[in-house]
Amino acid sequence: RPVVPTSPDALAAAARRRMTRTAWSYLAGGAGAQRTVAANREAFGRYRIVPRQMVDVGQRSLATTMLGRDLPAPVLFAPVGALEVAVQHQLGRGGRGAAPRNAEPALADAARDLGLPLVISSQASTPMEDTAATLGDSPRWFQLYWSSDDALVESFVARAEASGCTAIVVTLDTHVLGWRTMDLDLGYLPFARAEGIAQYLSDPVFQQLVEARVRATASSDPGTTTARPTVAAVRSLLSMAAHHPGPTLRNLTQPYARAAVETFLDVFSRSTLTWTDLAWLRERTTLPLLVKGIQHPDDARAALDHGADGIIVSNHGGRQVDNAVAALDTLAPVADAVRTHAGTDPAQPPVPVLFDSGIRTGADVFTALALGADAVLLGRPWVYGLALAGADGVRAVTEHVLAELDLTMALAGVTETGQIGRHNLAV
Ligand code: FMN
Repeated sequence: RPVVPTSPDALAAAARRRMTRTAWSYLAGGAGAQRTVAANREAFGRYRIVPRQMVDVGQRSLATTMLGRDLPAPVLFAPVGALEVAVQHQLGRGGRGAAPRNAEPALADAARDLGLPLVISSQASTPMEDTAATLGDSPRWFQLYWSSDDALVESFVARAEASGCTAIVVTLDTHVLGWRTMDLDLGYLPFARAEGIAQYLSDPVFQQLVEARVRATASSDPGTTTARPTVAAVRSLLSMAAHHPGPTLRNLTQPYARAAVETFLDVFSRSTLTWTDLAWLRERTTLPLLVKGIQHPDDARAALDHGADGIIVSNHGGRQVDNAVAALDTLAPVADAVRTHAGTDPAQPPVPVLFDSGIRTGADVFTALALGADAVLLGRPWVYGLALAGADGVRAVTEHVLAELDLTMALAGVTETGQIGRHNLAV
């Protein structure tokens, strides 16, 4: 049997067998009673593709153009934070995991080989500069969690530009973390681990914030050392703390490590943002700005009015609001709103609409394109592939999805992804 199954359920099951319970909970888990995780999948069953016959589909192409760049297929790698945590393998009888140190480089290897854009997470387990070096010329975007610290936002954006990112994706749906019951029940806080905040630990502005906190603690507790360890030392301190049972802040006794996690929790997000704030971010970069987490046509219109260059319809894989509407059910109304938006200049290239949350197969990609997406982000499936077989696993999962997309197009009488539309679905 192949190491990386083609069936999406078998793929998830195989990955689950390789992971610790905490890793699986973090990766597969969603908010609350997991209803939206399920709804995201069920929604695909309500839209049916109509096969067509006797169309010459001998020459087909998945190629597309996104923000002025040619891509081999309308598929990107969704940003996944704390990746080292997410792919933690089961080791030994005790079930205690050891995070492989090569998750992000393996992902970047696969993305480069496939030529598909990698959306680098704010919460990546590896500094973006290292990922950029692995990617070579391959496309990459940067996903921003909008920190409460302006200087940190500016620093992340500047690093992303210097790392060759060609778009900024600002995730709007996670200004507070959802009620993630599977993580909560394990007493598990992925962000209290070095792997969860490596992107921050490598940031000069973040380091200054941590040092200020260490100094403030030291002045109230003269016994505290102010010496700043290297980033590597902080990573290993946090890692050690995190490998204790119940890896939470409680375990972090070292001043710098504790200050790093506390600082992260302080500055991670801001819940006071409104649409007018988008102008501030817009002024910070000349790169295209996409907003991720849009689920309502009015939000899509507001985003465009306030400077967004693209929309990502997503409910974060059902990780934020339980009982939220399935992401796929919001796609067509949002795509229609974007295309008919009053401010859209017909002389300009069309505003891209991307979709994620529930894509598992090539037929799913076809359905999302039919409902108005220009491209999709692949999320959990590539992480399952990574857990099973590293870069080969990411490649295999992605190739399976692309192969099925190509065959679905052939059997639906379509030769280019741009031809796919609602006429390909049963009403
Ligand atoms: N979205 C972000 O914008 N930034 C992140 O750092 C991030 N981390 C994630 C970590 C995990 C383990 C998972 C499963 C998702 C994460 N997401 C993050 C959301 C994904 O980018 C994407 O929206 C979601 O996975 C789509 O759902 P699906 O994987 O079920 O298709």
